[in-house]
Parts: sequence; C-alpha cells; structure tokens
Amino acid sequence: MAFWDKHAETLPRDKLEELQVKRLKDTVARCRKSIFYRNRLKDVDESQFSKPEDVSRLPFTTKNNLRMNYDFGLVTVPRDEIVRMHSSSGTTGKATVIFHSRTDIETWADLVARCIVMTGAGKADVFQNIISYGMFTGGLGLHYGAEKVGMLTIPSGVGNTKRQIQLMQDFNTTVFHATPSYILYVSEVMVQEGFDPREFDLRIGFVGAEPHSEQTRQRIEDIYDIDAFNSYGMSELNGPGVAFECEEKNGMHLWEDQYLLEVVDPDNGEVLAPGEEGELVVTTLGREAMPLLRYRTGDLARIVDDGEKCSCGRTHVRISRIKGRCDDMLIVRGVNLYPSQIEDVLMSFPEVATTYQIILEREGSLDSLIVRVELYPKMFDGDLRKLRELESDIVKSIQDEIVVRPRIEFQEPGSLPRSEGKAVRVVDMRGEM
Ligand code: DLL
Repeated sequence: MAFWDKHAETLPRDKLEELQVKRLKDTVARCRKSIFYRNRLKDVDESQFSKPEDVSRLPFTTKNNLRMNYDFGLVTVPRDEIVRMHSSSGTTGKATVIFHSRTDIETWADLVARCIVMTGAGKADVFQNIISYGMFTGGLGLHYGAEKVGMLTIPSGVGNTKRQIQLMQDFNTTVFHATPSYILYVSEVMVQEGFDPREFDLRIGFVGAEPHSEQTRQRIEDIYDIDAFNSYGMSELNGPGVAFECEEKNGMHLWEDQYLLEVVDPDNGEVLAPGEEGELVVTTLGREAMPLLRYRTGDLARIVDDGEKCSCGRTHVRISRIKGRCDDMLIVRGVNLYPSQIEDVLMSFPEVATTYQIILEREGSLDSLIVRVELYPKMFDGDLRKLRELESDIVKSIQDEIVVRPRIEFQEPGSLPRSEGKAVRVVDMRGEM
C-alpha cells in the first residue's frame, strides 16, 4: 500500500482532531482579516473552542456570499501574495472567483499527490489529463499533483478526441483523468475508429467533477479494463483533491487535516449524525489567501459509517458517492427525485448505452417525464418484441425507484448530444409551455 504522506494520512483520530481544533482557531483568526468575515465574527471567541464540533458555533458561508463579495471581499492576504485565481464553472448561476497564495498552491498539489498515490498510480505512470485547463480547476489541479508525484504528465485537455486516442497510443498512457461522460464518449470514438479500448496500456482512471453512479463506474472499468476512482472537489475548496477513493473503493477519503466536514440538513442547517444523508458543509483548515468557514457546498452525500477503519490504513473520514446537488432535485408530479436515481436504474440494463437524457414537459396540467435512452447497436436488429419487453422492464424499474412512471424513448446509438466537460442530463421544458 503506497502513501504520499503516510504520517498525515494515517494520523490517529485523537491527533487528527487536535490538529483540526488548532487549525480551526488559526483559520478563524485569519478570517478576521477579510472584509466579509470581520463583522460576522465579532461575537465569536475561538479561544474557547476545544473540539472540532465547535465549528458549528460559526456562521455558514454560502455561494451567494461569495458572489456578493466579488472580487476580493474574502481575501485575507495582501494583493501581492496572491499567485493564482480560479473560477467555479457557474453551472448554477454567476461564476465565483477563488484566490490562492503560493503556499495554497503547494498544499493543493500535495493533497492531489496523496490522492494519486492512494489509487496505486505513481512515478512510473504516463498520465493524460483529459480535462479542461484554464479557470476550471480540474486541469491545473491534477496537473500540479501529477508532476509533484513525478508522473510523465500530458496536458491534453479536452476535445479533439481522435488526437486524445493517438496520444494514448503513441505515448502508452497508463493513467487518465476525465469526466465520466467524456471518457465514455472517447471509448465510442475508439470503437468507431476500429480500436478496442481494452487494448491500450491504460490501467487507472480518475473520474469526477460530475455525479455518476456505481454502475457507470463499472461500465468504465469494463470498457477499458481499468480501475476507475471517484474524485470529488469544487473550486471553492481548491478543486479536485478534496476527497478521493483509495484502492478499497468504499467511499472517498476526505482530507481532514485540511478540511473540516459537517453534514447538515439542507433545509434548516442542523448538523446531522454520521451516516445520515445531507448537505456537505466544509471549513478549510490550512488555506491562506481565501479561507472559508462552514461553506455550504450544495452537494448531497453521507459519511460512510460502517464502524470499520478503512483497510488501506488511512484514518480520514470517507464520504459516499455524491447523489447530486441540492438544487438538482426535480419535483415531478409532486414527487422529489434526483437524476442520479434514474441513472442507477438505466445503467443496470446491459442493453442500454451510456448516454441518456431526462426531459420534463407539461402535458395539460400534468408533468411528464421522458427518458431518452440510447441502445447498443446490436439491439437495433429489428426484434420488436424484445425492444418492447425491454421498454416495459425499464419503465417498471424506474417507477419502482422514483414512483413516477416515465415514458421511454429509444434512440439510435450516438444520437444524443455529447459533452466534453460536465454532461447536461436534464432538459426541463415545463416553464416554456
Ligand atoms: O468540478 C472540481 C473537480 C474537477 C472535481 C475535477 C473533480 C475532478 P466545480 O466546477 O467548482 O469544481 O464544480 C464542483 O461539481 O460541487 C459537485 O456538485 C460536482 N462534483 C465534483 N466532483 C464530483 C463527483 C470541480 N465526484 C461541483 N461526483 C461540486 C459528483 C461532483 N459530483
């Protein structure tokens, strides 16, 4: 079992919590230097903090706070100590900006290096970073970590899919990083070009930046004959490198020496017990330029609370796969559901290909839920009876999962839109009718 920073990664729980309390106090003190936090912390006396749970005495920070204090309102260092700016992708509204000092960049790269080594990847690997560079944190985040580990790093970015395949072939790429939707698309192009995705030298994939189901991970693993590891992060908390799966693939370790985690009820902000599903709330514990207190990530997940220590030896908490963002929740005929629940069902049918789309329409006064599904080419052989059977099986399984009865529309392989970054799965046309 390889480690990047064995001491930090396996710190006994009591020592880890001691460190969290110390860093929490330092972070609160540092926050007082920012215009935004100065007033908000007037009534807080961090010298009284004695356990990590004391973080709940602090006010939350929301994405809207970041927007309203655009541009430097949360910065705690002089302007000339800032060396990098990133921005969130703005999938849910106006983008927000994040600033980093030189030390922040070092720490971030170190966290990413831990993640990489934790999966069994290392210096001898050739790493193709098939994700957007620039303001999006996925590109540079993994790039710095991979170079720190000493991997031969190919900053191929997204797009130009045939060239990606060529690079994999010419330079014997062994590890890639991509969104799950894009790497599935790459495999389709490989097949069109006459390649077998399993014939490349690939052995490990880092997949993240968008919700995906366990079934989707298994598909990626089967298609490429690799191990795929889930990677979670967000720009406000650096980017990738917040939580990542180890070789056990049983939840993502969240680096608690740098991030203090709470899970709260998204409706009232009450802290939930370990194991309950809720919104992840994170306080940064080492960030210099732009520390955040109790940041409401908007992401729904739970702490893996199986009472077991992870057999990889790491002591840091594990979080479940992300179910979606609180604002991804769809209300269809009064029923609350998440797109990931539909994906779970779809991907359990081997006939169903990996790209799908959820369409919401209004028919009269009723919502209708249409799921467009691509099938693998062999299903289009013309056996209508088999197609009908498949359709009714999918309808029934989705209805069992989410209560609402969907309409299924089968599509030709390759006909639904593909994305290079985060996939857009839901088209809600109810407002337009
Ligand atoms: O997506 C950072 C990142 C890059 C993570 C590359 C992993 C790999 P943002 O663009 O700010 O940053 O978007 C963050 O994406 O709040 C989640 O809703 C979603 N997200 C990120 N990783 C996962 C994941 C990057 N593994 C937002 N599973 C987050 C599900 C994810 N959702």
